[in-house]
Amino acid sequence: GKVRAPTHIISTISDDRGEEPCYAGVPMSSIVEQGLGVGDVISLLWFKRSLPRYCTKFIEICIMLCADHGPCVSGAHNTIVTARAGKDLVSSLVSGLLTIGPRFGGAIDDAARYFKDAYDRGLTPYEFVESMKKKGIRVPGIGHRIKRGDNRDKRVELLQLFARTNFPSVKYMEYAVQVETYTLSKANNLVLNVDGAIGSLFLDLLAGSGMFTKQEIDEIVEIGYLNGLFVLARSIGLIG
Ligand code: Q5B
Repeated sequence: GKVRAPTHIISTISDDRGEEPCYAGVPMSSIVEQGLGVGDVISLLWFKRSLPRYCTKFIEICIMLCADHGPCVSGAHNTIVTARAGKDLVSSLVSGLLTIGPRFGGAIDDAARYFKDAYDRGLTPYEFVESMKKKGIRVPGIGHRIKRGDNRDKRVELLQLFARTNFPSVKYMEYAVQVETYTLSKANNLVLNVDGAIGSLFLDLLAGSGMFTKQEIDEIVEIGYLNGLFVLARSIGLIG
């Protein structure tokens, strides 16, 4: 039969040389037969391992909760304008995706980086927030355009509830909540937002699941995979 042309690129996450594609060594048929979901596929393709069910369920909840947030946010606005200008699906999608960044949806990696660094160095929330202020950096994962101390983000509450019920430890998330308590004492819009909740809880997932070495956790936080969760999730809404 026909063989594929030789490639100069080797993938360490998937392999289609056999009868069926394998994701991190797991054949597609086994993924389907075991009734695994998109969270399990992400764990195989992004993290190259099978994670416990509570972790893959958490990933799925993040994706469901971030799939859309109405037409007023930057991404949806751009996508709608592009589609109304008669452009095709891919152009409309990417015009929205390109707005994801440090102020909109793309603060998950930085939230994880800064919360991890501050917690691991034993900084109090006051020391952390004030040191960020001195450097002129907004605390990633804190602040929202419409959510307030007296109008909390339901998505954040749902993620926190799931993690408090299912995760072995939520020390990074509890630290982020202490940071929020301090920032809310400064201004009512400085709530822990969905990016900050996902960033801090992903730190808890990485540290508490026992599936990652310390070096792997540092590498994941350093490289920055986690904004991918928002990009993937919001693509669902933008395509819709
Ligand atoms: N101030 C989110 O700003 C927003 C501060 C702060 C210290 C902070 C802002 C911010 C960090 C990045 C972040 C993810 C731009 C947000 C998301 C997904 C979404 C979106 C949706 C969805 C909101 C007023 C005063 C100023 C600022 C100070 C603000 N944030 N200080 N640390 N973090 N956060 N992004 O309301 O003295 O007047 O100069 O950059 O986490 O994107 O739903 O919309 O699902 O689609 O426009 O949820 O917080 O406030 O910029 O007018 O600031 O507060 O320095 O102080 P706002 P601004 P001053 S979740």
